[in-house]
Amino acid sequence: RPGGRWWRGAVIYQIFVRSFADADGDGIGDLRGVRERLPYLARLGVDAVWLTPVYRSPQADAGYDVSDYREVDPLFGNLDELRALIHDLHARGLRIILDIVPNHTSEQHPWFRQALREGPGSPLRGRYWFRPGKGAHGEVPPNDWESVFGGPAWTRTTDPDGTPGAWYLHLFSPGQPDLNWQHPAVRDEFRSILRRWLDLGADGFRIDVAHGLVKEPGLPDIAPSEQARLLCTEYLPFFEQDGVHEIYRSWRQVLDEYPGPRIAVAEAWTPSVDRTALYLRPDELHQAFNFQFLRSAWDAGELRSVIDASLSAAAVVGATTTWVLSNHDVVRHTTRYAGGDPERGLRRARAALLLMLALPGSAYLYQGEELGLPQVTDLATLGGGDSASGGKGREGAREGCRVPLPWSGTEPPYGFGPEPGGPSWLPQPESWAGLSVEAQSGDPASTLELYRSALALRREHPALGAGERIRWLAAPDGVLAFLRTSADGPRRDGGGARAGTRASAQASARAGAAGDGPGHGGDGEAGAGDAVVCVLNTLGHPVDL
Ligand code: TEU
Repeated sequence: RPGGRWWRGAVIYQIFVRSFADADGDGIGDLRGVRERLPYLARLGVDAVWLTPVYRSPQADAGYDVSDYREVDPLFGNLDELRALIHDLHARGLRIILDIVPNHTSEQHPWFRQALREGPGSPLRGRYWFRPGKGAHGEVPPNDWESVFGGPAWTRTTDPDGTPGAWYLHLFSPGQPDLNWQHPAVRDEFRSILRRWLDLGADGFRIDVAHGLVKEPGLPDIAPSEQARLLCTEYLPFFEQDGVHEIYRSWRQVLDEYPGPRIAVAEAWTPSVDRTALYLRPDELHQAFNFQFLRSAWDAGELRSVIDASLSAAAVVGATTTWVLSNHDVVRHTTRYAGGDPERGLRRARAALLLMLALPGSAYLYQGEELGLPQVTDLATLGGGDSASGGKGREGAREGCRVPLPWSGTEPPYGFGPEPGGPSWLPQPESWAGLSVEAQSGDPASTLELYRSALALRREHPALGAGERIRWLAAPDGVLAFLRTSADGPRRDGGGARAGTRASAQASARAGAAGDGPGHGGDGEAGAGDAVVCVLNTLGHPVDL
């Protein structure tokens, strides 16, 4: 998909670098490992990869705690390796999205270390959220906010003279102090960091915790019991503040300085698809993750309503939506859908893939889902909460979706590292020998071959993936049936529906229905009348349609 609005129908493959492929044999995945596996990714048929953070980091949260945003962590390789990877991806016509972490730095970032060293009154403290504690001796945190990982969102510092000092805010682990985005130095620094990677050839960014950058002035209390209930579902004084949008408008200007186009996708956990669409306004970001499939049950009615809501919310601002079934933070969907029956989980996961690939918009795949990997739930096997996974509490369970990929062979690490019997940072279940790339390749019944052929089909049929809407067909309860036609594609004018109102979005939809023809953003030369009927049967038994 050269040029144009390539992201609109793109299939983007998430690489959790630490667990993808380990070329140097230290048990941890690395950039060279990714580069050596490019033939695999090309064969799979994806359009782009998104790499989780590879910047210098103490790895308190798998690299989401960055101490130097301009350098590659030696754990993963070096700058030349990244440059070579970008080059090789581009040579194959694949694009690369880097992960950017603007909500917080590592506590090891020079800004934070120096702010601590300089003590109270240091102007450097204005870049973070240092606040005096409450209580007679400042021993009570400044407010009652809780970290997403559990426990207070504040940690007390020690002054240079050794006495207890101010507290600092961290919405995630104590190793991840939140930045104060009201400070001009923070804004300037990140625009410069974006340019650094765009100059190196990055095609875009995934913006970590995109909804968290701005905090409500005064940092008001919320009852902690309320916070758990409201997290990701409603307004909170530290998520979804309107002020974040101004930041992304300024980032968009930086992206638009580069040919490409270069894009950004927001990781924003918002209460509704309408809130998500705000990030997609024409002068903001190109994409935002649509997490609706992570939240919905395996229920045809529910799926249909989240599909409708997602498509229309994005269309209102002239954007296309995205689809996500799994990522490195959530339970793998083969297990989510299993309800205790792994085979049922796998069947549903395979059906969900076909559904996702048949819908308008961009699909994000998470490494290993193409192998049908289940969540590893036996945390004892996993060594009980490695800090590199974000550690403790409920989030420790994230390790279960981060187990290194099985590539080949009968012995751990199943080709993840170079040596049979060599290390892997998390142990892989024995049953994974049968799920390896090698074991599944060429077996037409395998999940891997299903992914390969489904992705090929999507490329073959311009009616799939492109466009902005679907046409529902009559079907029994429990079954979804819809029609995709190439006429549903975006308008031929190439500008797409850059509309700010519902009325104009509808006008553009009418233009599509009137046969304005296939346009940009899909696979180009659509055979006139290309049409695909898509059916999802959730009943567990065949039905006549
Ligand atoms: O996750 C952000 C995040 O907010 C989710 O972890 C959380 O589950 C959500 O708010 C729903 O409650 C991102 C990264 O994906 C994750 O790996 C990092 O640990 C986190 O940011 C901190 O950087």
